[in-house]
Amino acid sequence: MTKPTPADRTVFRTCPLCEATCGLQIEVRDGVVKRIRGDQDDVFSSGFICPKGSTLKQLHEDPDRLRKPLVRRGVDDDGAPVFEEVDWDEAFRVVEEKLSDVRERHGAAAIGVYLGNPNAHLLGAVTHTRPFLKALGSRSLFSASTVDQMPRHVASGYLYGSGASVPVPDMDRTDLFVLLGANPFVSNGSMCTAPGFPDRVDAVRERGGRVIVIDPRRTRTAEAADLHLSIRPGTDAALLAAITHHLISTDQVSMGRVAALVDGRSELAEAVENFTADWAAGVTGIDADQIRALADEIGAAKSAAVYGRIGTTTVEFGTLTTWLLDVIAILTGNLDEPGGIMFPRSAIERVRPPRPGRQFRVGRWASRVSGRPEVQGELPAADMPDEILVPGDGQLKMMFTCAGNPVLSCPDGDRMDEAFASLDAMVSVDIYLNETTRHADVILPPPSSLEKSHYDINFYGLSIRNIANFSAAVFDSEAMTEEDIYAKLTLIALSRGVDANPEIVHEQMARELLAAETEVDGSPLAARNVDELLDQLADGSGSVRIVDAMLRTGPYGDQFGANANGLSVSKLRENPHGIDLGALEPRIPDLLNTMDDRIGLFAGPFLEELARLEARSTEWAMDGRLRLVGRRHLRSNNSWMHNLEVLVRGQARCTLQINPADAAELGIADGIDAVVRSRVGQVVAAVEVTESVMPGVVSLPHGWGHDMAGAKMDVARRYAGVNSNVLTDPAAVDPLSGTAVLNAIPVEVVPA
Ligand SMILES: Nc1nc2c(c(=O)[nH]1)N[C@H]1C(S)=C(S)[C@@H](COP(=O)(O)OP(=O)(O)OC[C@H]3O[C@@H](n4cnc5c(=O)[nH]c(N)nc54)[C@H](O)[C@@H]3O)O[C@H]1N2
Ligand SMILES: Nc1nc2c(c(=O)[nH]1)N[C@H]1C(S)=C(S)[C@@H](COP(=O)(O)OP(=O)(O)OC[C@H]3O[C@@H](n4cnc5c(=O)[nH]c(N)nc54)[C@H](O)[C@@H]3O)O[C@H]1N2
Ligand code: SF4
Ligand SMILES: [Mo]
Repeated sequence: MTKPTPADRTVFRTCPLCEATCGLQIEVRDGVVKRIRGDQDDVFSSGFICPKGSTLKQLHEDPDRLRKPLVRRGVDDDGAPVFEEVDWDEAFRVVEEKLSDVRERHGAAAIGVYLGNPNAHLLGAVTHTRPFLKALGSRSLFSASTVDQMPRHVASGYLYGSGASVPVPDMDRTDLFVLLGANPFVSNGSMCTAPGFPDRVDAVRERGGRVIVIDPRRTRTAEAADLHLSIRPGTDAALLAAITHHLISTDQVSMGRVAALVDGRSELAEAVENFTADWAAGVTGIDADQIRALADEIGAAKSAAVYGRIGTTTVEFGTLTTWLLDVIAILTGNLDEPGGIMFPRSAIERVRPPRPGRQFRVGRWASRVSGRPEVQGELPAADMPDEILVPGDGQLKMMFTCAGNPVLSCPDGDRMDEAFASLDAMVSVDIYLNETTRHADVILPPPSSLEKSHYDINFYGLSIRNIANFSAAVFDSEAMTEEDIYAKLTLIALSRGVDANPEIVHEQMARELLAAETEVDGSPLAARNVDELLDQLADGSGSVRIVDAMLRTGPYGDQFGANANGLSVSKLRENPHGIDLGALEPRIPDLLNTMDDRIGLFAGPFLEELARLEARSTEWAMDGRLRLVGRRHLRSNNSWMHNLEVLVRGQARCTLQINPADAAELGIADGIDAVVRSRVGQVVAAVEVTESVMPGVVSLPHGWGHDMAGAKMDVARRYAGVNSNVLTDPAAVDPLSGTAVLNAIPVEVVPA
């Protein structure tokens, strides 16, 4: 399958597994990967690598990884699905049959799509899922964003006019780094691309700065910090509102350069009047003096980067919390300033003359059953079971799942599973037959990461330095890559027939992109001939040519000759360790795309949300229930790398962590099994008694539960664990973004 040409070589490529974009040095001997280590010369990661990076080899070689499409042919005597390996043509024929059948009987509105996390990392998916979605014409798009970072986009949309304007902590230059609900020593960072994140945190302290971690668990990141504050899950908004209150009431507001652009300051002072440190202490469990001291430290620091992640977004007040993070940056002069939070300028960003601003809007349509609003073109992933199972006009009868495992990753796991099992038709683009794809009629498997070219279109837009790095595929493959699969699916959805050539889609996309550039007044490409530009694009697959077009017309691009030293794929091919385009630079006011080119603190429904916070917080402080939070492990990646023995062997990881005080009170000992119950489900997990979780909190990692009939992941099955999302309540979402509440779930725990 793989062509060993030449058989012995050393290649460099970016790891596509998480957001850190580490450079890898890959030794190929006799056509097989001998060894993978960190690329010491990578301009961004300088040799840093985590234990997952080297397992691209094991992933490539995993016998359970699908090499050929599968088509479902009924069930066996035990009710498990039976799949047959087929060639690509046959697989696409079945897709076409199913799609036209569902369209005929139920219309286009009966077809939905779920895009999972790896889509953000896979070049062919980033470029080519878009035309496919357009061709399907469905409003039922779901993705991992609503079990993850959607609050960040919504807060940015209201504040800066675009959900894509995401500020990142400028950690390499900051004097004070405060992390809430993030454990980058394990996750390696998220919505903030910074390879070697742990080293960068250590460096803050080495140069005399301070690091503070706010987390209900004493994480590895907390251990490496100057100060760890344990916080009751779900209450960060209360803490941040109190910090805002304190900064204002003690005259520590100093907005600096952006001051003249910010509206709503006096409303803010009024809106946070009741959120005193004493009030927040009762909600968060953090001492009032400690809260005031933290606020004073943020107010006094020469620069401060206050950064929140999963623990602050997948909670009931996720968007409010994210907004408060930016409000604090604005008040303290840390927005868009070195050492504060800043906006990257990615090399593929579209350079456009100023556009008329627009009001950020959600709710252009709504979920059929829950009525929850559309956000960024998506509906909440938590709504999928209802949308599939509840009869009525617009009920989903067919789903495409693309690099996603919602049965394990999304709320109400048992009902999610039931929903996917009930569909008339399902197609999955995935490399495994797993808990979700076992329900599919057709599984279309792209090749392994080593057989695909790579450029981090998304993550260089979230990066703490401006970087460009392109990786060619290490091996050739006969399998269809993501871009070819989605191009083919696009043509099928457009009723162009199964035999249509995916090149049609690739060329059309490149042409449209370049044509748009030639139409921009004052662009170096204005009035250039599109065919001539197309001819000059790099050789390579459809996605590589699109990346080339984007790079060349981007802010650092060669503009097809107009800027001789500028970027292109060929320039990046000559620089296999990447090109560093420098530290982040201030971008406001140019970046703003609001109606009035200003930052309105209350451009979104944040006044109402603050009032709701005040009302809800009293309930929390009173109810005294245990709260469930998640956790990640360095050797794991959501639900899907558990089939690699090198990563999963050793001590069982899917344990329920509980504080000794709670364990004693509940009569639960280390090592026994306990039942964990929420409003919607229950699981039985082995107990791990540990001081690392604060009293009142229990923790279970997500992405486990690999014992389902019909999945073909033999290693994962031996380390099955339990699906923590069986406990996740689909009724609980952050109302502003539709993001599921995955942390701070009220639960009961009893000995099994
Ligand atoms: N309780 C709880 N739940 C959570 C979270 C949590 O913290 N707590 N975290 C949430 C977060 S942040 C996220 S992002 C989601 C993730 O949610 P999902 O994206 O739904 O789940 P993953 O486990 O990332 O599944 C990835 C899928 O992609 C497939 N895959 C891997 N590589 C490739 C490839 O190269 N091509 C293709 N086509 N497929 C591939 C895998 O086989 C797998 O089926 O989970 C969320 N769920
Ligand atoms: N090794 C590994 N790396 C990964 C992943 C993985 O599964 N494994 N997944 C990748 C993905 S998709 C993502 S999105 C990122 C996520 O990256 P991170 O956000 O850094 O993820 P976590 O390690 O889950 O850290 C979240 C922390 O929030 C804490 N927490 C929970 N609830 C609350 C709360 O209410 N308040 C506060 N302050 N803290 C809370 C948890 O205890 C936990 O320590 O990681 C990415 N990197
Ligand atoms: S930290 Fe992320 S990008 Fe770096 S090697 Fe590990 S998985 Fe790959
Ligand atoms: Mo994520």
